[in-house]
Amino acid sequence: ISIFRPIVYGNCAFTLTPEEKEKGSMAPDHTHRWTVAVRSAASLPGEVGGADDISHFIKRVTFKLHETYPNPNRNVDKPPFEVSETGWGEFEVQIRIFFVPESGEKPITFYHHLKLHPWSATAGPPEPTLAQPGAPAAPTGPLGVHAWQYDEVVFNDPFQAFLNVLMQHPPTPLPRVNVQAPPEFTTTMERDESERIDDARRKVYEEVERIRELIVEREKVLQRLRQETAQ
Ligand code: SLL
Repeated sequence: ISIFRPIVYGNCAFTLTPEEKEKGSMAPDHTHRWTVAVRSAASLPGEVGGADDISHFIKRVTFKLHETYPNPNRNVDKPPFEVSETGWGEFEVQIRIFFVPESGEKPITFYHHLKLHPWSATAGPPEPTLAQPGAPAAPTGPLGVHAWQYDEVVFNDPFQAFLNVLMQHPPTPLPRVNVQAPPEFTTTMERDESERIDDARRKVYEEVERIRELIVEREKVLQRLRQETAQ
């Protein structure tokens, strides 16, 4: 038998307000506060995931941060399985999930690109990708930036004792539509994205045409040179 548990992992990020910068003890080049987390997939009002306690099957989560952070290997042994920090840059977080010993399961590893900037280039100046230490950050807005990945942890033929534990903690069913999600995807964003794709398609088509003509030209030269060589 296979038992699966829906989880989400990822991060949320918010630009630091002037007040936070004022009273915080973070480095002056820090621009955002963020939280990277592993949670149950079912959402609580106003929160991504976290409706269920997942500690009956997860014993520890290690978050491996960028080496610019002090003690980059963070072990979290109880829920909430998350790390909050401030910083200026995006980087890849290694997330390792260790299961409770009675499961006999090996740890699993996920990689998450910590996101601080809105993904859309139209989200407002300055260009999000130009963020450098000390550079002004693109404001994330009151809802912040959310980058979450849904996944399912699958236990195949779990030990009887572990199966009992799993059965005692059924996951909260997911809503059919995620009513609580922040409005990350709006019709305007969808239309903008579609326009960007159309533009890109046009560019690719033009480029293909240009290269095709170039090939035809070069083929002619090649043929001429071959003839000359033969002669
Ligand atoms: C890179 N993406 O690969 C960058 C690394 C590192 C971000 C970004 C914390 C620094 C601090 C911070 O934001 N690190 O502790 O002041 O080069």
